Amino acid sequence: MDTAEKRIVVVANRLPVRRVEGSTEWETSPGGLVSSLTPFLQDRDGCWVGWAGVADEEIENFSHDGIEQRPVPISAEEIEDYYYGFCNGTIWPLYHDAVRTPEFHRHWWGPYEEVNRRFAREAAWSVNPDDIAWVQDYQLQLVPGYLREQRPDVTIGFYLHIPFPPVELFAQLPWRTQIIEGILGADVIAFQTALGLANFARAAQRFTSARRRGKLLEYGDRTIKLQRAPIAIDTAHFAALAQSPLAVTRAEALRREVHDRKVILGVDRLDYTKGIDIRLRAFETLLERNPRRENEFVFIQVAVPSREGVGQYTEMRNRIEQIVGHINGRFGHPGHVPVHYLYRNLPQDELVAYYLLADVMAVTPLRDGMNLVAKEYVATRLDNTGVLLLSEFTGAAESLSQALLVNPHDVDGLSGALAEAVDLPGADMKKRMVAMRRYVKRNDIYDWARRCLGELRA
Ligand code: GDG
Repeated sequence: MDTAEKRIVVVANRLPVRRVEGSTEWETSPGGLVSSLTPFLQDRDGCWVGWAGVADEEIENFSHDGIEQRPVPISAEEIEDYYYGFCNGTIWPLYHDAVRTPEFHRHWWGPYEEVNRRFAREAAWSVNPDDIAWVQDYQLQLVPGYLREQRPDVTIGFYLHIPFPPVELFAQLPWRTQIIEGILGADVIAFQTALGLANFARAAQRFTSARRRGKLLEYGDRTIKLQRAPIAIDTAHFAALAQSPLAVTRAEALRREVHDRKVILGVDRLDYTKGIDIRLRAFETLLERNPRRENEFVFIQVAVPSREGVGQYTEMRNRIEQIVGHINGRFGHPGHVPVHYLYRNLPQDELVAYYLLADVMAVTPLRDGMNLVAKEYVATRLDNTGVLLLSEFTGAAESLSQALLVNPHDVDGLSGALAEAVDLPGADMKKRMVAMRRYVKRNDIYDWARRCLGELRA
């Protein structure tokens, strides 16, 4: 078979579709990953293996938008133990530098193995000899290994969307060897950053017999490729939205509503890794240090509801809302509220209107695999204005080095960087934005998908 003709089977925790509310119909989930892979799957008759988002339901295979969907059932109990438990209570905090204490529970590990086995079984049925199975992310780290046991005839890829932690932290995981062995089932293992790749290679050498040779790992009688492939966005799509009458008019209206004050914007899933609380403290310090300029600045935080009902997320939300109230109580007065806090998911053109409104985009996660918001902001700034304040601990910082880079743990440093950002001279702002815009144009999501799949076909 010509390698260019290989079918691609994506294996991900979620299918690229979701139920239309109140109906039995399906709609495509928004997001760059889905739109970038769709052409590859449609053209080559590939399919997608994943959970449909509804617990305790057996759903027959179906086709949507030219792609075959192969649902993997997950029970409500497994959602608790596998998804909220092991994925988001153990792996998520551990892989984000343990910014919250990871919990290790044996009763979560079993369901994680079990669900991974089920995904691997479905994937094994879905692939033809010589196909490519491309496994996504931290929920499915055991799938490459299980799949290889059943289907050594297919090429297996694994892509990790979140960071891989330093070996000193990873070593805490009671199931560290099983996880590494699972990932090593792949032929190509890809990471967002050079750091993630290096951390994984160290862990693989520490906990298995794998040996690194440049970008390769020798493991038993196999050679595994390691790839750095920073994920990107659909740059042209965001540039087009930035010119759409809807977004432009909305941005103008918002600008009037904030009375032409300088806008600092944060857009994040409400997650403790995103550093929203420290960012707000830094804004408070900016106001404190500039008593005569208090009225010049507005901070808008869009916080998208996420993993609601999980203790640490509820705690974080309460803490953020308390800080917002504290700052507004301290510095607000009739006609001026310093912090606008939007706890909701905005339609995408409205989100872009906020990007257009923002003089400063504050992206300050404590740790983040990539951070697409940073890239989206840059992609929408067609007139080369605007300042990106970016945490050094995001994957994006490896590529967007012309941003104002900050240590997100340092409230004083962050506040100083905010002060610098709001007054950054136009020429400096433009030089930085031009360079970053060039980067996001040259490296978009289609380019990313081609690079990843190219390595799998090679
Ligand atoms: C994980 C990794 C990695 C946000 N608010 C709204 C909205 N969004 C969209 C953004 C962006 C996406 O959500 C968020 O992506 P991020 O990359 O910033 O963060 P995570 O959700 O944590 O993603 C991350 C990513 O996977 C991909 O590999 O970069 O490191 O943690 O696209 O636009 N979209 C709409 N309304 C909102 O209010 N429509």
